[in-house]
Amino acid sequence: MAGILDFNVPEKPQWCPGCGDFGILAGVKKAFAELGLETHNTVVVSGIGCGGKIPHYIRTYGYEGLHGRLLPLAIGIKLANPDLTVVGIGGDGDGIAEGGNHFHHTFRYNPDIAYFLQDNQVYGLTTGQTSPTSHKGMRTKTNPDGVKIPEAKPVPLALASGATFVATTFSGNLKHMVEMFRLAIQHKGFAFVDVYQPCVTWNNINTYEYWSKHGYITDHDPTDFKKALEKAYEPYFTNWEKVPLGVIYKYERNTMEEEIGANKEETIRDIEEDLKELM
Ligand SMILES: Cc1ncc(C[n+]2csc(CCOP(=O)(O)OP(=O)(O)O)c2C)c(N)n1
Ligand code: SF4
Ligand SMILES: [Mg+2]
Repeated sequence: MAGILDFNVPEKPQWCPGCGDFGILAGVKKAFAELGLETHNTVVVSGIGCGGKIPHYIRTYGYEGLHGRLLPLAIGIKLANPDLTVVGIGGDGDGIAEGGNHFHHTFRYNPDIAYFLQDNQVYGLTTGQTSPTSHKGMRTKTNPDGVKIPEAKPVPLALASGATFVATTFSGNLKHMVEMFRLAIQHKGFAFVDVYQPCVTWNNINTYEYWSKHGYITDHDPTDFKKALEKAYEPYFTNWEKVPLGVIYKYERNTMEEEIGANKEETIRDIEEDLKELM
């Protein structure tokens, strides 16, 4: 069984000092260690962005894919070998803009993978443009007079799309974040965690102080769909005054692998046949 140090790599993360991605990296490694995951049968898949570098900083199998394409990649890996633990981690631009189409369909498919959204409400890597989750009124490079369009709503969107597990957390609260990551990985089906994450360079609104002030730990019954909807919309109805953190909704149904009968032996057989044909 791997301990937290087994997930370390010698490379130092190339993020700005104070970036919320450091907290997420620590949280992911801690959750992996607490769950007793092994480095050789765990895969971290990302897209493109500051946060997209995360597979390079964790000693498991990893894949940094194209911008917005981490979910189809993660699904492909899981279907090819359902024995693997597959965790997708990517930014708000990556997941909700470029990858928005995959986002809502993956809830419908319900593959047994976890997905953590590095939600810093901005395009970090490309130096501070508006992202779909930028709050209305926020001044960005592309909206110097303030964003005019209301922000996308990942959590309500997840619920409307048939999600079986949805949670929210804050990268500055390690204990809570690790608990949400653990529950998401343990969940049978597609588990989505919206992680509110400060970008200390390009977002001076949604800071550590901001999320500490507005976030509160919710203790509602996550199996109650109506209550979950109420909690999912609370940040938008209160103009981000009240942001529930915790498991918003949870239920179980068959996974994509179960529905289509995916199995490792068949994948290996297919690969062997393709190789024979090539030879
Ligand atoms: C198809 C495509 N479109 C645009 C880009 C340019 N691009 C690279 S990273 C990025 C934004 C990343 O923002 P986000 O996903 O929120 O991640 P962050 O950097 O904030 O962690 C964009 C637009 C790209 N690489 N590929
Ligand atoms: S630009 Fe923002 S998201 Fe990117 S590394 Fe710096 S603080 Fe983090
Ligand atoms: Mg971002």
